[in-house]
Amino acid sequence: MNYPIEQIRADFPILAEKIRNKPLVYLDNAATCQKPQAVIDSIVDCYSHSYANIHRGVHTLSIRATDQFEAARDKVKTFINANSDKEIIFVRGATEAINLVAQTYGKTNVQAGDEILITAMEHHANIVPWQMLCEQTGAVLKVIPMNTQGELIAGEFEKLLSDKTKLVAITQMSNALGTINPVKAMIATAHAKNIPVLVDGAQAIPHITIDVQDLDCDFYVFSGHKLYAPAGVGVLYGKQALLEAMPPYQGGGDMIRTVTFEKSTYAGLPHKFEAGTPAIADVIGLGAAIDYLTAIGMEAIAAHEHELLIYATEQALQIKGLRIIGEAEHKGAILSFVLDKIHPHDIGTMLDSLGIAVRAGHHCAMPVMDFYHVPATARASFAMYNTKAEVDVLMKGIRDLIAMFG
Ligand code: C6P
Repeated sequence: MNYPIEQIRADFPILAEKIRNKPLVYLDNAATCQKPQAVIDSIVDCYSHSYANIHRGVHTLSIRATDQFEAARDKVKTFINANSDKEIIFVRGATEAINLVAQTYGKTNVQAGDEILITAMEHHANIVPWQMLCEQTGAVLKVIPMNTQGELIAGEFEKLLSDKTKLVAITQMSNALGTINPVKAMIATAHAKNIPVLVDGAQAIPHITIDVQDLDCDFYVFSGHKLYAPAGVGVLYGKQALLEAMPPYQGGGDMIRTVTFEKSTYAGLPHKFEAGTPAIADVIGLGAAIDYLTAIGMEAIAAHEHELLIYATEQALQIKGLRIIGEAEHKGAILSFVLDKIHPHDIGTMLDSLGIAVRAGHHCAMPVMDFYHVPATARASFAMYNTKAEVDVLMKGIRDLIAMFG
């Protein structure tokens, strides 16, 4: 079956926007992606017909909201093939999920002299929480190096694993480079030494079919807003036995079993980690996004995006003065680049004047910028609704820019 690109584009109302009198070419999907009407409708529907606080009321609206919220949890479970709903913890996003693991699993399992292993291409969200844990415990952060193509250097990971390693935390797909890391093999290697692995799936989740049981990861984190769902909701997946053994992250309503002034006892999974009123409508919106993606099919989406990346890369390679940052063999739909003599921020601003949205900056991956000795890059990131015609508009914009400044 042909990929239904016209239908998909029609499903995203914002794509009809004009920016500076030009049709919007939205290529900032790695930062956050746009929402289909089905997701927008689910939120309107929730607030119009089903909104109340969850897990608390006996009244009809509360029961309705609770049912829809828990149905979304079940959809996430199926989407990533978790074993149980108890393994799906709703959080604000990937950042909060990593902080949760650092401050609960980390605090109880990491001591002075222990090591936490990350990669050289991590987003700040998968660096800073571990640095904070290291400051608190006296543990040491170790980094798996990469080569100039933006691939982890073969053999270095194994060398860095030791008796001191208490956790490996790795991105499945780099937001700054697009590199897709061989996480399944890395997890198997770490497990052979009984070391648990957290996978940062923030970038991978909209592009790759995720099966947490097949990966055998111990934790998997992602944000809804990069998966066509609302911002403010994300997921921490954890293996049930690990989550059971972890202390709660935050205290408050909904995460307790009993409370007295002397002592509180905690609710079971997943509620133990969900203190306070969550983003109810947004979680329901995440469920709607998953329904939407599932109907189109992740494999079809991945194939379409791969084609766009190949097309964009071929064109970019022909532009004199353009240097691609991140040339891994296995890449997701991200094209990071710099231009001779033109600062990435100017690239971003000039492209915006043509209606093209790209991100320019360090992409919250400053160590990656340091590695390539660049202050920033311009980054075009593709989603299920982008087209080759949009790639053409981008490439023409870049060529015109070079002609103007060159
Ligand atoms: N990257 C980007 O433009 P949050 O902010 O919690 O939704 O996601 C954090 C995060 C974690 N890991 C990776 C690999 C990421 O790419 C991100 C977010 C965005 O690249 C915003 S900085």
